[in-house]
Amino acid sequence: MTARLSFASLPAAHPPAVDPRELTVGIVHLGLGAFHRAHQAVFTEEAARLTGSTGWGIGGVSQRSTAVRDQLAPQNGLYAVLTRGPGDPSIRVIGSIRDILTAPEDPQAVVDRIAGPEVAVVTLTVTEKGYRAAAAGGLDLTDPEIRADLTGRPPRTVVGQLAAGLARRAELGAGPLTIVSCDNLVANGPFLRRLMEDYATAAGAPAGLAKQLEVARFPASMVDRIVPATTAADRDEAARLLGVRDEAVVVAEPFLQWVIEDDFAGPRPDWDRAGAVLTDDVAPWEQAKLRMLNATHSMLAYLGGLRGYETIAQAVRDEELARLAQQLMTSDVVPTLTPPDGLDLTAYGASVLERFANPALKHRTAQVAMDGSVKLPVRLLGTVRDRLAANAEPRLASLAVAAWMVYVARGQDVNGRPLSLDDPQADKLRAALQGSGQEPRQLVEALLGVESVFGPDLRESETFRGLLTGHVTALTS
Ligand code: NAI
Ligand code: CS2
Repeated sequence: MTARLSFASLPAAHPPAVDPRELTVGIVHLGLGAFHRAHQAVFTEEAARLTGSTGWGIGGVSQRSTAVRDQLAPQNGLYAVLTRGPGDPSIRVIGSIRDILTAPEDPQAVVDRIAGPEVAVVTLTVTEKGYRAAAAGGLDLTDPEIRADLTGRPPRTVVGQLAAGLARRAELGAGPLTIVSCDNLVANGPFLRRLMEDYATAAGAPAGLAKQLEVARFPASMVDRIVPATTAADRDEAARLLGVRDEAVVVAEPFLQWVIEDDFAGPRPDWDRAGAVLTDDVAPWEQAKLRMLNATHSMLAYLGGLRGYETIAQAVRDEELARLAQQLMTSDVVPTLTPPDGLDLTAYGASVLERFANPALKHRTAQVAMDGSVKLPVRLLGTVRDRLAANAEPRLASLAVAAWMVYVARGQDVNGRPLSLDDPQADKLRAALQGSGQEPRQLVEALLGVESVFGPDLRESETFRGLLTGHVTALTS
């Protein structure tokens, strides 16, 4: 029986750069998923290694289950990042996660941890759907979980946890908090501040919460590293490389990037020492990344999934799909961008496709395809709107949207294999398609009518509807 990664069985060849037992918790992370462990936690450990600081240990919070806690707790919070790129994989044990809470089990403990005077920063990776935002913007106050938190129960939603934590900070006289969303959202910092303000208003604007919100900062950040869900084969590979089992190992490409708005309410980790970029304007970086990388990722996921490709790498090896992805970037996206100084968009586009082609990653089309109802507005519909406003036809962006429509409506690939609809609005999408008829025009009408995805403006656009109908016809004939 192979021993489990822990302090007692630390592989001599792979010690963590930092010993989490020497850290105090200065950061709370909500959403202890794969990406956090392969991105922010890596920057945080590297910053601690370079500076010797011990005050930025991470207090991780799992939001949905005890799975990650059960993986990490027996390992003293230690886990490895298995980097898969050209050549042999490399592995690094990370020691920046100091302890783990599980919100469903102990929501009050999460509130108390956020309220801790020693905590100065909260980071989040809770997926686009985790914010429970309304399609028209702001917090979805009809969301049953939000409404339940507003009754004063120990909070189960992320916004509810943050609000209760801030209110508790006010009671304790704790200093101002900096809350950094690391999710793929447009203007994720101001977006989250708006949700918090809506929640506070709905809660009757309690003085303590209002006061803490006044001094809190919500810097925007652009995050980038392709981190597929870990598989059993990844765990076996990690065990081979480490000589011990690591149930919490995460897999990632070599590339990583973090651009953060330099707007902190108080002290922050020296993330810049670890390679993060602090800037006063994240927007150009974020728009280039969401509209070039994430949009082509979604296009390849839907078109590739429909063609029966299991992985993004297989999809981008299909010459026609690679060409369409390239055209999406050059024809539709680039004209809408104001690139950040020094970013060559042509070279960036080429690097994106090269990263997608990494055969070692095995990033599943199904994983990228999930949550399309909340991803499309962020990645593709801004480009559609900007091109329509410029009296240009967003032909390739419309193709990506049409592929999503067929993926949702058909539910199977070219070989008849099922394509699961893993989406927070799955019921709403299915209801829209119920009895809509299978003609391309009917399918387009039905899904365009889902206002929480397309809003009223795109439903009324004859140009967009025409493009979608043409693409759906081609994709289903
Ligand atoms: P994951 O599935 O490993 O983790 C998702 C985390 O979000 C889990 O902790 C889960 O508990 C939480 N969560 C899910 N639904 C929630 C809800 N309704 N309310 C509250 N929490 C919820 O996914 P992963 O790979 O960590 O990605 C998470 C997010 O990180 C993505 O949605 C994206 O916004 C961002 N990201 C991911 C990248 C990747 O390649 N995986 C790269 C760049 C950004
Ligand atoms: C992907 C992203 O799953 C998805 O939707 O497009 O998680 C992507 O891997 C990251 O944004 C890359 O930084």
